[in-house]
Amino acid sequence: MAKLKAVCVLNGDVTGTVFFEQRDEKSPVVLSGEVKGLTKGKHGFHVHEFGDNTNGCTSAGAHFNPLKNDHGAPDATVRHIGDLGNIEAYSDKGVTKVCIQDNLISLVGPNSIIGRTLVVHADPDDMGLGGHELSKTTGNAGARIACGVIGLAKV
Ligand SMILES: [Cu+2]
Ligand SMILES: [Zn+2]
Repeated sequence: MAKLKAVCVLNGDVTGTVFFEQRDEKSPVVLSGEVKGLTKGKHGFHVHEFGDNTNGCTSAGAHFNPLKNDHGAPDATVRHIGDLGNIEAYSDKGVTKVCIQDNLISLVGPNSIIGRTLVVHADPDDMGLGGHELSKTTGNAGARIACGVIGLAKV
């Protein structure tokens, strides 16, 4: 399989562009890009199930979770495929760099994120450990402040 590349343009109160690159189907996916306008602090960052933004970020559904696991940290053994943890803004309303490598999401096959939605949240993802009733499903990351559909890009 040749190298694959995908892109997501985030729209909402917060904007941004995130690229996804994968050398081949067995390789990790490398995310790179920028998100603009976040408040200072950590913000939950997930792939949600549907590429449907007809009702804003809400219609993207829940976290992409084909194995019906509990929510968790990106490096946890039990997590949703879509659980990418947090991105962190070091100042208010600035530019936040996205630099993530993930071994579970893919751009091809059963774990493919193509046609699904990338969501940025208002609050930190507690990685399933916060003890809140939502910790095991969403990481209690709060409102969806930006989202965009992930689509194939030219390599
Ligand atoms: Cu989310
Ligand atoms: Zn999750």
